[in-house]
Amino acid sequence: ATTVTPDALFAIDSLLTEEELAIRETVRRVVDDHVRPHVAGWYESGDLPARELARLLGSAGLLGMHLRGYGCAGTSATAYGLACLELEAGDSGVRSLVSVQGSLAMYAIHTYGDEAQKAYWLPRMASGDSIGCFGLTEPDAGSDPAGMRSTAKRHGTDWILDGTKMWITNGSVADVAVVWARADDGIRGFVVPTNTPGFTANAVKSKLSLRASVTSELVLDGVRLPAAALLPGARGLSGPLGCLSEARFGIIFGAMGAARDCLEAAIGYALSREQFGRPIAAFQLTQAKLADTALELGKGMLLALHLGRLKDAGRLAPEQVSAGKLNNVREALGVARECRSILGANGIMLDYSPLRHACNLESVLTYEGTSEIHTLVVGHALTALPAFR
Ligand code: TGC
Ligand code: FAD
Repeated sequence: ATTVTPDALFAIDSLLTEEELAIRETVRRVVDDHVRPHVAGWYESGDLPARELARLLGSAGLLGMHLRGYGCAGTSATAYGLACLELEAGDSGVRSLVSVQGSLAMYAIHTYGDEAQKAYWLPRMASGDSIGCFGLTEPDAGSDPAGMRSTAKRHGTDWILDGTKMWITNGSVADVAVVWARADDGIRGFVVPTNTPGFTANAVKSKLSLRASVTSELVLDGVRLPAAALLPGARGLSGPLGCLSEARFGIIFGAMGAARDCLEAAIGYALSREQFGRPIAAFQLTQAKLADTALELGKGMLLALHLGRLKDAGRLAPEQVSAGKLNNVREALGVARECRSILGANGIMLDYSPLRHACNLESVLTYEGTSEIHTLVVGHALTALPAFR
């Protein structure tokens, strides 16, 4: 008997162009060859070979791939989303590396930077020779970045940055940090080479989630920067929030990659594992779990593709990004947990991906705006009544 893949159930491929299918296949191969064989080991040791991976992903054209010029591939947003999906089918940590590099650090420089900043940093970052990070969150300012305490003070023509950033992906492996700080005229962004005196990055250890990802604290202690370090095009919170819209978009697709990998693992396991003299896939309760998770995956894929088409048409609104991130991460986490249950005791082992994905998705639910914040963004859009504060 033949089985229908979860993607085929919704005829997802029929919605993709030849170019999108080709990009998806390329990324799938990169993940199969270079991520899947190693990811359980990286996860267990809590060590990601970030520099080696960045160069590999750069040579595959995946860093800042949806940006134009400066060595970037200039693909559609939908193609970028599909790449995020395949990367996150490997591990959310690998997709995080790419999101932070391309959608946060490179996007900030591409959109708000001057010509010299773009010409210097973007080609290096697109190739993976330089790694970027994005410092917005602080120990006391997470969901409410407007409450940040980091300061940027003028000293002649220079700037002096002081403060602490927390939970920063890629932080301690980064060559350049895009740092947001409060200046006299509001929140401004700075391009900070990480070898600047006064800048230190300390790796966060003992994580139970996103273990195959570098997470760090950034300390800025009197970091002196020339005037040329300021991102001239970003003023106020809309600067960093504009970058977040980009990264959240990638997560809408990425989460579905994690969900797909869980479902594929669960179907494979359920067909081969026998109890009571039959494959557990033959029991109605198992089939209900598989059917329900396949429906959430299919609906999430359709939503992601719809939002991708809107973004490529220049018509995607922030509240639509919030709706997509809220739904797809929440549902992916549900899919991962349900699939884990199908694997019984084996499901708690690193040999199988669903619990690793579920643990990762706990971070994905929190970063780039928690599910509560995205609920409030959608609530605000529906009622015109902001309920954040
Ligand atoms: P609010 O007054 O609503 O807005 C301030 C200004 O920003 C504009 N804006 C946006 N612009 C672009 N995209 C968006 N999504 C935007 N949302 C708002 C807004 O129009 C306004 O512009 P202007 O010109 O009028 O000044 O700001 P608020 O202080 O009330 O906050 C709203 C809220 C709560 C939604 C916002 O603060 C928020 O999104 N909080 C969540 C914080 C967050 O997501 N942090 C993520 C940090 S980075 C990260 O997690 C990376 S993990 C990556 C990985 O490893 O993959
Ligand atoms: P808090 O804001 O303290 O929230 C705690 C709880 O309170 C949450 O459930 C939240 O939803 C809820 N809450 C807060 N306000 C409200 C409200 N108004 N109404 C209802 N509920 C509310 N940040 C960066 O800048 N760069 C990075 O690269 C980065 N990478 C990260 C990587 C990882 C692995 C993680 C876990 C986080 C990362 N972050 C990064 C930080 C992330 O964006 C924040 O953790 C997130 O924005 C939430 O902030 P917080 O952890 O301070 O939680």
